[in-house]
Amino acid sequence: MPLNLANIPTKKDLMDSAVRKALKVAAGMKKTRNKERRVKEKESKKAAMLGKELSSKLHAVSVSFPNLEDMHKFHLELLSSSVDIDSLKQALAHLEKSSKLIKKLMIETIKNIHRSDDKVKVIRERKRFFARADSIISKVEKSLNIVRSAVINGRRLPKLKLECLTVILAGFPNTGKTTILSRLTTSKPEIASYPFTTKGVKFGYFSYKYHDVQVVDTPGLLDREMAKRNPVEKRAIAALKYLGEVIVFVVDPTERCGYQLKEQMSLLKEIKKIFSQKIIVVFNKADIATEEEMKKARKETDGIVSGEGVESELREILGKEAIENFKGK
Ligand SMILES: Nc1nc2c(ncn2[C@@H]2O[C@H](COP(=O)(O)OP(=O)(O)OP(=O)(O)O)[C@@H](O)[C@H]2O)c(=O)[nH]1
Ligand SMILES: [Mg+2]
Repeated sequence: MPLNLANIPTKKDLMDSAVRKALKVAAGMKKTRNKERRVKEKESKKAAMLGKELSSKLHAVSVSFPNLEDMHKFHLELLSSSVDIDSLKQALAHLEKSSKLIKKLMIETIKNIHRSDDKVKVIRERKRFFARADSIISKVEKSLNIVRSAVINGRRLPKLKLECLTVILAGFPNTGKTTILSRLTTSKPEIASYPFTTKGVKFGYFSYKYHDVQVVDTPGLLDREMAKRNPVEKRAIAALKYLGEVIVFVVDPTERCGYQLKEQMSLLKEIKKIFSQKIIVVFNKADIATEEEMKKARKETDGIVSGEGVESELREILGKEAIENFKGK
């Protein structure tokens, strides 16, 4: 989603600025001879300014968050790992309802002011509206906080192109994922934040038949067994289900990465179970792998060869598979 998210005011900001504006508008009024009329006008102007200010600001907050129904599943799932989506929906609805309520009370107050002929009553009516508005604003504080925290988390969502053909890199640490990212992509890799990994995600692009293919390196995410994950991490990983059409599983047949082929195969099996994207295995480090090691790896699974100096058809295959598996978003 385009994260064009506004700053969310605090309860105090809202009330202070609205009261200030209300008093200022009344102070700036021209003096009239008819004292009674002047009081009425003054008090109704104060009520109108306060009411408009508060209701428009609450409305602005309630629509400041991108429509949750329209949000891409990848972002929605990621957001839900740090934000309770139902509470967020309720908070947004509460703000909109409060905005309307203040407007309604403002209209009633102005009517009552104009109906009244007693100066004391007029002032009392206006003060009562200020007090009620203050109490409504006090009650929205929790909702404002919920939206604010969602906005902060929303800003941290990775800015990946979700409409782009996308390939995700997976595999144990040191198998060569980042090296493959640099080999594949023509653009300088960028880094986007990703919840629960300080390393973020790295991504770059290459062109295939007039399409941009986005390649995403996911350090710390798809490089360990899921049993070792906490529930929050699991959710952040689950979001990847909605990203892209192909997962490249990088295998190091030389085992120089520090993980045995057997372990690498068991992670592959797990990834196959979790994700529905097309999975392509790449045997990396082919330049240093022995024939024996390659043969052993091939016995376990089919795959494509990649390695230093082995500029294989990897781009071609990944581009083709990405197009074939594109489901449209
Ligand atoms: N000989 C050879 N070495 C490679 C190849 N690919 C990667 N390496 C080396 O393997 C080591 C790990 O590569 P990285 O690309 O950092 O591996 P990674 O999977 O991104 O590792 P993490 O980010 O820790 O998960 C580095 O020293 C690379 O130079 C290859 O095809 N051939
Ligand atoms: Mg890496």
